[in-house]
Amino acid sequence: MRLVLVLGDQLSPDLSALQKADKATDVVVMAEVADEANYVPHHPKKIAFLFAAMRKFANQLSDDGWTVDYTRLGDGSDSICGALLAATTRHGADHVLATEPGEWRLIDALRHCPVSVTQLPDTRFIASHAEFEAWADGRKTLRMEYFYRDMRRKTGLMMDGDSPAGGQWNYDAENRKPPPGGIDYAGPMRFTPDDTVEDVLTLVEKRFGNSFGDLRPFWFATDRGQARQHLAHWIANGLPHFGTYQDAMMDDERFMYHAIVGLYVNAGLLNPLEVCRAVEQAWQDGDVPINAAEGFIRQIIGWREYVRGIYFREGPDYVKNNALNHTRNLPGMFWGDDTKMRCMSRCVEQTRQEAYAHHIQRLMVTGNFALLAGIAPYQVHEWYLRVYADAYEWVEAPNVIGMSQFADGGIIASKPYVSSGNYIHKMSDYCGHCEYSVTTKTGDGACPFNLLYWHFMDRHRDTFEANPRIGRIYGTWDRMDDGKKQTILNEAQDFLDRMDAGEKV
Ligand code: FAD
Ligand code: DLZ
Ligand code: SF4
Repeated sequence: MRLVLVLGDQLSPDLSALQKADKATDVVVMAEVADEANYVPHHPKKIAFLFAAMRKFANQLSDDGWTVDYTRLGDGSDSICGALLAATTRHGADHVLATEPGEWRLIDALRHCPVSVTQLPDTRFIASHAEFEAWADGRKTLRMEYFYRDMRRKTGLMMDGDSPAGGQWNYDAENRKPPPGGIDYAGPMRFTPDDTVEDVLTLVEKRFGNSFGDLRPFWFATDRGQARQHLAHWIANGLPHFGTYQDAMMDDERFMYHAIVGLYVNAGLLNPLEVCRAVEQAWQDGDVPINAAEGFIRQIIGWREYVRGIYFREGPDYVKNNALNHTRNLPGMFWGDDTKMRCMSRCVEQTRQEAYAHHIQRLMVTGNFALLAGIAPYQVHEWYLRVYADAYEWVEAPNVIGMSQFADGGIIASKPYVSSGNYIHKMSDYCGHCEYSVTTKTGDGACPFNLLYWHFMDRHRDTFEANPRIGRIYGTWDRMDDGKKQTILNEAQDFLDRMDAGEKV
């Protein structure tokens, strides 16, 4: 007989390993293990979410007639392979069926596990590895937009025959509005912890209570039914404005109109296509504008599939890339140390409390700051992998190493995502609450993003001068008089020195 491994982010009834297995004779193995909880010290909310969702999924499988061997944290082995070995002995099994994990580390561990493991493709994704390779091979640049169009054709989502519905593939130009005065969406659906969740919260509090991140209040959905309720609630109330304000940030609105579905889709509680079809339906019913529906579907069948393709194409060493040779240590403000920068303190605070920040907060506030300050990309990568409830290496690493830190030298991003304070000022209302002044370029109260932007551009001139998307900025730099340039560089360096020394900056 065989064992069927189901990992914490594989909580889908249509998982390839379950599809291939025989309910009558095979045994499903699920295990809470210290190695997975500790390979980075995850946010306690993330661990609690996964353990609760794992326990509920195991119960569902049992109700569906599967035999499930579930071990709780501390009751069994510390590793996935160890759990498989122990279960092999318990059940007299000689083989394991698994669905390929989303991380090289675990793929490798399964390959080297002393029990024989077949790793099946993860068919919950739209593009297989072979399809992504076929698309990528021979291309000079791997830009997402063309891949996305192939995924639209493949899925038929928002298609009118061979043409995109509405006549355009991409409505992003309509999706960059600055924040409105207020928003009329109360945010994601919140679920009161039931007994299963409470048990897990007690365990996590005891075992992981000292890690960065607030465990309570805990409100995530932890099973498929709840996740579907949450999705329906968002489609009815958040999606209509999702596109328009997708890039906007507000000091007192953590979620804006975002879907908060990444954690549910990545763990397997929701299927990516099911989510897209529901969004397409809302558009077909005339309930949401085309820019909202297309904008969302592009994130899922475009970006999400694309970054996974890059992760597996680039291999296990991708995370070690450091094209810009950045070596600074991650400063304390990423762990909540006091900072005068309102944008940073608000994004880190909500990350600590919710294990969530939306895309532009990740890219243009914390990511932008880390890149401008020259922080070692591996440290940035570990931070993102730890702190977000939706973070698994296959999706986090390309976003951080590639898109945000330009550490892969431009495989994903055609330019570095850096900006002065001006972008944050335009797209948020943080600056109005800040001790720094976004309009001040040097001297007392100058916004650090203004100083660090030029420091970054100046120190990487050789790399970016010829870049067609950002190279022209050197014209502006060169037109400044030498004294002003020197002042900017000195003040930026002084800021970095004070930050490194642990001063509140
Ligand atoms: P929405 O804004 O409502 O978007 C809908 C969905 O689209 C998301 O749930 C997600 O599934 C998908 N999506 C959107 N953008 C991307 C993207 N760039 N890559 C992959 N999927 C995308 N996403 C993760 O799922 N896990 C991560 O660890 C992660 N790390 C990131 C790190 C950085 C530096 C950046 C810039 C982005 C990262 N993203 C990550 C992408 C994106 O920020 C999150 O998917 C999104 O914020 C999740 O919140 P949401 O569900 O409210 O998303
Ligand atoms: C993230 C995570 C955590 C915290 N704990 C477990 C666990 O105890 N058992 C398990 O099967 N999976 C866990 N996971 C998810 C894995 O880390 C994930 O499957 C890999 O990182 C591959 O994406
Ligand atoms: Fe951030 Fe600068 Fe605005 Fe302050 S002034 S919130 S540091 S961009």
